[in-house]
Amino acid sequence: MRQDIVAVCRAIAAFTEEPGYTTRTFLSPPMHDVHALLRERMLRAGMSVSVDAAGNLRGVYGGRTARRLLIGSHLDTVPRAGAFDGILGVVMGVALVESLRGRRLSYGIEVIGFSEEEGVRFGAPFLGSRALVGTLDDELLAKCDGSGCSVREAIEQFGLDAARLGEAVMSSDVIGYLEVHIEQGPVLESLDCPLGVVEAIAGQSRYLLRWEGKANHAGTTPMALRRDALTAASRWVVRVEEVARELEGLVATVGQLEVEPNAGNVIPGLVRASLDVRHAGDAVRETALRRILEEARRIAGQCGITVSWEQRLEQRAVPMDVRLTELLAEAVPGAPRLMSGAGHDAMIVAQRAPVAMLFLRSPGGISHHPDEAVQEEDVEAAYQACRRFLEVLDV
Ligand code: HGY
Ligand code: MN
Ligand code: MN
Repeated sequence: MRQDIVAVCRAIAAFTEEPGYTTRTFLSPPMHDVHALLRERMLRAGMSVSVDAAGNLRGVYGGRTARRLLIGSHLDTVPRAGAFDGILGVVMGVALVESLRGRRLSYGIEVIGFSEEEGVRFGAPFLGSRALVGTLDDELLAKCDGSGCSVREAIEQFGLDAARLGEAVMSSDVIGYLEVHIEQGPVLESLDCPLGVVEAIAGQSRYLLRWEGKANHAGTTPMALRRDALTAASRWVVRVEEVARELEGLVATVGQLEVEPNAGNVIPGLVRASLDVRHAGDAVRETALRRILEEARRIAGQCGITVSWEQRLEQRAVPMDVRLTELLAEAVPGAPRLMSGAGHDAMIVAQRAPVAMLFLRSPGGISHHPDEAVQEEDVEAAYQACRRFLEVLDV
């Protein structure tokens, strides 16, 4: 597998909801194709394979004891994604098991392809890894996508039984979780390093804001009599950027903007806007979030608009497990340590097991974009580092 890790990732990228792009959200039909391709390779590597009630693909390779190392990442993507975000970590896991060629370590390995990490379809991220740690609760199962389909219904439509979610919870003898992931940023490239060891993952706050004005005729309504939801929301979007620029290390993004009724000759009456705020320090992120929401309230008042919001995610920053990370660092001599601005399933798995992450250089620092890439030699370096890591753990 190792010589074609990149090729397998690119083959999986072709399984999409959107021809010509890589778009694969929670348990959409192309996920069956992803499972079929990986199942065949997992079986060939000597693994038992199943899909749990949350749609996580689970490949288990036995060891000499019941102890188990988890290696995984996510198989879903953002819209018009690249080929490596998430998928690389799963394909790498299968390649590492294949490299054992039937040799049994003192521990088993479970490779997990999480069904959903990005939060695109239902606005709630980490559905797959939440099932692994037992927190995919009824409230989350009741969340609906744009078509009114709930998480629970999506599970049933995929051919799974939500009543069996309890069986998806990870076993108690897990010794740790390793996630191999592209950095998705410019740091390793700027240091000219192929690999990096993650120290912590930034916390993130995700909200959906609702700006409500009054739709009206674009030709007959004088400017002074308008309650234009889009101009109010737009003033706020600029302030989001200004507040973020004032705080070192803070990032804030309005990535989604839905306008209703979205017609050129109608004053926008309603705008839904997403908000994504992240920082390594929880106190800084929370302060920035408060300021940004206060700005929304102030601008809405000035414009005669009402604004409300719902929290989509409040995720504290998560440090990697010190001991497991030191063992990983031993396997990657000289690799820099870095913070992850992107969220990862490791944030969730950390609730129940020690976690460590290995980053690969992102050429151009590009991700969540079709130009996302990896360098073959960096994938080989990561593969060799992970093989050394498996040996270090084999005591
Ligand atoms: O958005 C993120 O942080 C990650 O790519 N899910
Ligand atoms: Mn992502
Ligand atoms: Mn990812």
